[in-house]
Amino acid sequence: MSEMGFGQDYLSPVGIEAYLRRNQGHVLGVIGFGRPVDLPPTSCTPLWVDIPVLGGADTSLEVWVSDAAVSPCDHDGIHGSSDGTVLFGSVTLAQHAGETMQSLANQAYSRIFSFLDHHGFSHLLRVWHYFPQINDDEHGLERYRGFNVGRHEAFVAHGRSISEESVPAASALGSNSGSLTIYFMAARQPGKAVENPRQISAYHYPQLFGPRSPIFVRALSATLAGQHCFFISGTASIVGYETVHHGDAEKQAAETLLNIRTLLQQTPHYQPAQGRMLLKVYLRHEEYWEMVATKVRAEFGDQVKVVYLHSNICRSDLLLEIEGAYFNEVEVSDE
Ligand code: 3EB
Repeated sequence: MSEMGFGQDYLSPVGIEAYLRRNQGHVLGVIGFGRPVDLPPTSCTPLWVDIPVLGGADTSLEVWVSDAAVSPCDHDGIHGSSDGTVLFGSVTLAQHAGETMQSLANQAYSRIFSFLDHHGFSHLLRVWHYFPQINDDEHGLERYRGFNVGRHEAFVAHGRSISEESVPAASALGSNSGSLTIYFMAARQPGKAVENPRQISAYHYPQLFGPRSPIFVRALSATLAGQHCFFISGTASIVGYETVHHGDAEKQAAETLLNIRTLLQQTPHYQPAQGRMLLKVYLRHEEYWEMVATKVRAEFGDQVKVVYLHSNICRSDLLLEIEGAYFNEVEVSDE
């Protein structure tokens, strides 16, 4: 048995070895942020993302575990693992000379869709994307915008509709090195998309933000292995489709937390005193992490697990972005 049913945790290098030993055979994924450390072998291949960790530790490890036994299912360059209920996977593509972020995103998503189809887990629930120079220009188009074009091409090529029923929750952030790194989780059944009434759905953004809109829903809820899961996409200081509070990190933090609160209000399973909340906070500049940490504590209390990362955000006017996950055990009377 894993210690918490299906779910996610953040660990420091000090605790990771014992944790992985206790959960042996039940680890779906390990994603390391910051300075790489040696890890004992597990049922999955660890992924490293070159984004510095703020707030003291040099390394933070995100771990996904399951109650059920996990088996590896690598296929066609994708490292994967499954417990029978969810399929976890990651893909890292190098950008060779002459290639664009657009073509990389297209290739990565095409591989992911083939991988999902191959294993019979066709519903993408949650995706994380990291790549360097996210706000830099590439042949006249910002790399993040090129990424959006490539992602869109792959959705179309694989006959995947761009609507609430088939779009995952997601995050897209800048890393310091590496090429394109994506990790994801999929299921056999679709989740339920939750949009934010304060914001236009990202896949309906006007062309102002590039030739193709980003493809993600603001949040997604799913019941997986006896847990209500609520996945909150990267959330920022956006109202409607526009960035608000340019240059003001404090107001951006408050607006972001209001957007997260608005999403949580739409899930009946969210009970602040129960369940487990985890957040990843991405800050463009490290100097305001204390200010943001104070606001996050005021909003969610001391129970929430938070990792602070120093990274670029996909819109150059955003100073921070926060993503989250909330897990609450299904009560027996629900079933
Ligand atoms: C936004 O709300 C901020 O391109 O997959 C957040 C989460 C953002 C995911 C993505 C982008 C993505 O538009 C940016």
